[in-house]
Amino acid sequence: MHLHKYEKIWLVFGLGSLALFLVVIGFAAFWKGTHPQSHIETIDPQNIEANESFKPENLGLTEVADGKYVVNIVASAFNYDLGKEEDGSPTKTIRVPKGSTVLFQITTRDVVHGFQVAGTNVNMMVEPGHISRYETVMKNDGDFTIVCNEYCGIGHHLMFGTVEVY
Ligand SMILES: [Cu+2]
Repeated sequence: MHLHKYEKIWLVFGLGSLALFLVVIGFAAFWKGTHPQSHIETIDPQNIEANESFKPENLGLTEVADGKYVVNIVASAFNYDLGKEEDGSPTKTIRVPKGSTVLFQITTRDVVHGFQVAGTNVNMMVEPGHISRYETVMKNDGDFTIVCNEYCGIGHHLMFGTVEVY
C-alpha cells in the first residue's frame, strides 16, 4: 500500500496527539489522583437537613482525625453557611493548621453557586440536588478567600468567606 508523504505526516500527527492526550489523562488520573468532584451523590434540596452532614449543628469545621478535617457548608443566595463561632454567631472563617487535609462538602438549597478557595486547587460547582466534595492538603499558610464564581443573582458579590491556614 502506498501512502502519500503528507498522509503519513498527518497519520503520525493524529496518532501522536492521541497518545499524548492519553498520557496526560493517565498522569492526571493515576499519578495526581484527579477525579470529578462529584460522585453523583444526590440530596433533596428542599430537605438538606435530612442528610447528617448538613444538619445545622454539623455545619462548619470538624476535626475527624489528627490533621484531618471536614468542612460542611451550605450555599444559598447569598451566603455560605460555614458554621458558628464559639459565641454562637455565624462565622465567615475556617481556621486550619498548615499541612492539614481538608475535605470540603458543600450543597445548595436554591440555585447553582460556585465554591472557589482562591490560591488553592479547591474550585467546585455547587448544584441544587447534588453534594460537591473535594479533599485537599493545605500546603501553604495564609488567608485564602472563598468566592462564588457562578453568577447566582443580585447579591452574588456578598458570597464570600476565608480559609485561614496558620
Ligand atoms: Cu454566586
